[in-house]
Amino acid sequence: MSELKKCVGCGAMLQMQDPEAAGYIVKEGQTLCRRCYRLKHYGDTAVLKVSKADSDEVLSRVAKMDVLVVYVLDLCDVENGLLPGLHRHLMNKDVMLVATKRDLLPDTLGNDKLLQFLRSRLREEGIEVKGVVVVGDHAKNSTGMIKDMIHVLRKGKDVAVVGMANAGKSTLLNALMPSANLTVSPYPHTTLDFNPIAWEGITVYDTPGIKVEDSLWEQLDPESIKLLGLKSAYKPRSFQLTSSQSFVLGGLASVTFMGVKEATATFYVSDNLNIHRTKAENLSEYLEKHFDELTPKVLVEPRLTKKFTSRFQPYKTDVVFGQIGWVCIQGSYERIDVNVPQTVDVHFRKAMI
Ligand SMILES: Nc1nc2c(ncn2[C@@H]2O[C@H](COP(=O)(O)OP(=O)(O)OP(=O)(O)O)[C@@H](O)[C@H]2O)c(=O)[nH]1
Ligand SMILES: [Mg+2]
Repeated sequence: MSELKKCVGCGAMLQMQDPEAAGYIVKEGQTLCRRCYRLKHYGDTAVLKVSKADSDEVLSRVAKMDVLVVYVLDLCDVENGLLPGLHRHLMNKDVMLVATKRDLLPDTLGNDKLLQFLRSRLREEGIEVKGVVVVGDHAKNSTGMIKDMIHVLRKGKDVAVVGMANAGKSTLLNALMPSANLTVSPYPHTTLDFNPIAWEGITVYDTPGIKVEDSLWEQLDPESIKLLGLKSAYKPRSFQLTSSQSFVLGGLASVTFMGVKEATATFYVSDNLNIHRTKAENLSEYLEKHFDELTPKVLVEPRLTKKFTSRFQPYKTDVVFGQIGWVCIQGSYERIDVNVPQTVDVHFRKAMI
């Protein structure tokens, strides 16, 4: 090939040598690699296996650039998205926050309350942002507002769009820049390398998603990701509790509310995730008998052997399972016990909704 070029969809260097590696094209002059073509046209998940970008390397490359950082945060995965030490990683660059997928949260959550929640979580994590925009519906109706904010905040600099894998970075850029043809998919790690796009006299970089190793989402196979991904807003499922109760979420997690007098547990997860309710004292027996047949499960070490505990909190509390969703508990109880696979983390927070 005469000159090294990048795939317009995923940013991988184009090459004609190795059909199994990133950036493979069949004919000279093609601008979209075979993997992107297959993802776009057939939703082919077999092509996802090429090696992914290293998250630390992504952050350190951005740190060396003279850019405004547009940090994309998936509202369905806020806890994994609020990266500890973000400013340190980014050498204190100015950060503008775009929170995506608003359309997946229930309408009953007002915008003011949502912004208040975001600002308070950002403060708690020590993340200072110069501006916040909340978008839904693939950012289609918010492009004017986002462009204006970028131009005010960038102070003559280029722009790098950064965030967790699957947060909606490439989707946002496709909406902002009609000339962009970035590959988007429901699976994490679609974008493989930095992808510079010329836009309104500056360069905007799409970047590979950052990986959170202990996120449930990262440990599922593509079919389960597709199954558990939301197509429309969460439809909350509520359970009234009058005694200690356990819930088993597919084969992914169990959550037990101990010492309950009266409480309501509301689950914000995909309709496709089965929620099995049982008395707390029957949980172990249930899992012993039925765990093998439960679906979905994480790929490696699926047994629910890691335990998280929280004491009663005098406010509505969410137990968050990353991008899978969360359960909100309100009422009178003594303790929350959560069991997940060894490699997975859960988070407790003041309720979002
Ligand atoms: N419902 C909804 N889905 C969205 C929105 N924005 C993005 N998505 C979906 O989120 C998934 C991931 O989007 P991408 O744009 O590929 O995410 P990314 O951050 O570029 O992901 P990587 O390249 O893997 O890091 C896709 O299925 C998008 O359709 C939104 O505002 N609403
Ligand atoms: Mg992308």
